[in-house]
Amino acid sequence: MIILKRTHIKLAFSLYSLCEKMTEMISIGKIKKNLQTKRVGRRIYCYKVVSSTNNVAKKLAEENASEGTVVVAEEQTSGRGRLDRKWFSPKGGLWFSIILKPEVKTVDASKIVFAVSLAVANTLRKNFNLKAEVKWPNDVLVNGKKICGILTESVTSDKSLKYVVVGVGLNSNISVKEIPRNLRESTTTLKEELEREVELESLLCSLLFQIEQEYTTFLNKGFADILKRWKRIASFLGKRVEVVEAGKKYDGVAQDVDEEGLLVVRLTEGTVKKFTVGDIKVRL
Ligand code: BT5
Repeated sequence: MIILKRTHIKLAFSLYSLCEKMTEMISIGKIKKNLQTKRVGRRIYCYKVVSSTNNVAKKLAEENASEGTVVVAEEQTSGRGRLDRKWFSPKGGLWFSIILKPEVKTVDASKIVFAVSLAVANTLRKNFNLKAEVKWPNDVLVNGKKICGILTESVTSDKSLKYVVVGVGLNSNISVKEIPRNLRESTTTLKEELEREVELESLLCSLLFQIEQEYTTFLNKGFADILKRWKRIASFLGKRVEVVEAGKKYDGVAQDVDEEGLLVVRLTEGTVKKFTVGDIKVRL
């Protein structure tokens, strides 16, 4: 006969609450088995459907969740990009957010997106031999098409940084046919590129491992090391681009991304302009 003590029941309950609603496609057991990180993903919440993993992560951070807590969902009903743009997030994708609490100045928190996009691109290169590239400020591309977008949101209190939520959306086991028509030309997925499906759990573990490595480099060595390696896989540099900033279009050549993470463009009329936000399109 098994006698369950109060402590056993408490433990079982807390383990269950870690996965909250049980997921169908993503197995928490497989994640726990494969995870090689020290902190990132050691506490992980898996959901079938949420509005946005960034929203759930922010709520957890407000409840004092520890650094490295991860929220992953099989589907998002209100996935977001920058400026509240819609992020299409059907089943089959990898949609997750990480709570980070870096001891850096608030202005430097925006540089974390470079560490994360570098980590995602390198994971796709290493795991699948894809020629993944980064595009300023927050995209990962394969064959010139967007496969992943990253949304970092910083929360401050009394001007000092409280936490950062980094949301990663990677189009994985989705076919382009499932993506809205207007996005199909500029979008790709792992399923399209590899002509097969991938195991989401081991992919998530590889991504979390690589993200933890680059985040640690960012904290210990600073932004310069990240930026140097990021630029090596940024094929838009040196190309003719169109930049859209606050609804206004600019034409020029993408010259550099500077030590603050700003995009430097030599405009067609000859002047040089630095952009803090915006979207770039490479002109053929
Ligand atoms: C991004 O914004 O690229 C950041 C996307 C971050 C998504 C993750 S998923 C987990 C976490 N939870 C969230 O709610 N968000 C994060 P931005 O650079 O603003 O690009 C948004 C634009 O990308 C849209 O306006 C569309 O044009 C396009 N888009 C939307 N869904 C897409 C998809 N699945 N694949 C490729 N492009 C997409």
